[in-house]
Parts: sequence; C-alpha cells; structure tokens
Amino acid sequence: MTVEDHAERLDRATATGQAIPQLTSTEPMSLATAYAVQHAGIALREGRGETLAGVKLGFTSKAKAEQMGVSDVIIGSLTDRMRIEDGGTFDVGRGVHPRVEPEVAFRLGPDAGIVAVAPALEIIDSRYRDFDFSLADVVADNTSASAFVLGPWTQLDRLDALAVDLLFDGEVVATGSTADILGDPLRALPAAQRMAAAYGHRLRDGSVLLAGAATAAVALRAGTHVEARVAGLGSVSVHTVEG
Ligand code: 0L1
Ligand code: MG
Repeated sequence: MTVEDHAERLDRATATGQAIPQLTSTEPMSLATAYAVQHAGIALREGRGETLAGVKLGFTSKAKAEQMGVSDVIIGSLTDRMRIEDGGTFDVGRGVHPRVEPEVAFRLGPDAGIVAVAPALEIIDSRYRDFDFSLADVVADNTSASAFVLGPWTQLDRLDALAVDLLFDGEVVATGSTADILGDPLRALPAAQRMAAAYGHRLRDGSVLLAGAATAAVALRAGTHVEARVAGLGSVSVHTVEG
C-alpha cells in the first residue's frame, strides 16, 4: 500500500466513524513513513478547503509515554474545522470512540514565540479498533486528533504546577496538574519546534499549539456538559450531542 492509500483509509474511517485495523497489522511502517501518511491525510483535508490552525503534541505525560514504551513526544496537525467554539457542541455520533482531555494551549506570534495561553479541551479519537495502536499507527492517524476547544486567551508567566480539573455535568471526573505536561507546559514550545523541524510541520504567526494533556483521556457520551478548569487560566467547555 502507498502512503496515499493509507491516508485515504484513515480519512474514510474519520468520515464514516468506522474503525479500521492498525495499518501496521499487515506491514511494518517507519516513523518517517508514518509522518508522510499524516501529512497526506492533512493534504486531503486541505483539498476540501480546510486550513492549518496549528499543531498538537501527544505523549507529553511520563505515564502515557511509558505505557506506550516511547521516549519522545509525537506531533500532529490541527485544522480550522477541528476547532469548536468555547461553549459549542461536539457530535459524538460523528466519531469512532471519542475521548476528551484537559490541556493548555498557546498562541504563537510572528517569531513563533508564545504570545498567549488558554485552557483547552482536546477531543481525541483513534481511528483504530479498540483505541489500540503502535507508535507508527498513531502518528499516521494524526496523533488521534479530532477536535479542540480553546478558552479565553490570557498571559501568565508561570504554568508549572497549576491544578487542572475535568468535569462532566459539574462533577469532577479527572484531576491533574500542568506539571503532568512535560514537567512544565512551557517545554512544549521547544519540543514542538524540534518535532516540527524534524517532521515538516509549520509553526506560524497565529498558530495554536496544544501542549498536551494534564490527565488521562476520558470517554465521551452524548448529552454531557464537559468543562476543563485550569487554576489561574479559567475554564473552557463543550456540550456533547448525538446526531
Ligand atoms: O493528544 C494526545 O495526547 C493523544 C496522543 C495519541 C495517543 C492517544 O490517542 O491516546
Ligand atoms: Mg492531547
């Protein structure tokens, strides 16, 4: 199968919400090829009029990296159509098995430095059966990126140990700290710059950088008010619907 064949299979799984077997179940795949598949998938989206909105990092928590047996972060692309307005809705029926994680987001300036920070929600949704994948599979699948929500932009110099809560209908379902994001979310910028240079992603003026999750991801069901609260940064929310 070619890089484009793999990208089309993942693109179809995203569009139909039908999970597929891991790409590596039939043939091995290098990390370089996996990123080529990811870029080919984004090219398909751009061909349908989507525009790049930024990048995201995955495997930024030590626990998750250890669970996957990896020692480095992974990078994926965000597009404008993945963005949901704060307080907006997400249709769980359009996903395979979506999960949500509370994050911190950065807005980058003209020199790709950080100009603002916001609380964020990332909705991840592996296109593979049972949310089960190898490193190459998840990279090819654009690091499970599905949608993201940004709270109010603000300025804050210290982000290293802010309490983070994820709430469903006002009840806390997960708690963590921004320290779970690479020890300090500010480390996401050099990590993203390094990964972008290595794998061909672009960090531009106005780009969003999703720094990583502060808790484990939690499965989404319809009819839920989902909120992330980050101490000192405020909150961000989305309502889940079906159909
Ligand atoms: O954004 C993330 O941390 C997810 C990275 C990919 C791994 C997963 O889907 O759990
Ligand atoms: Mg994430």
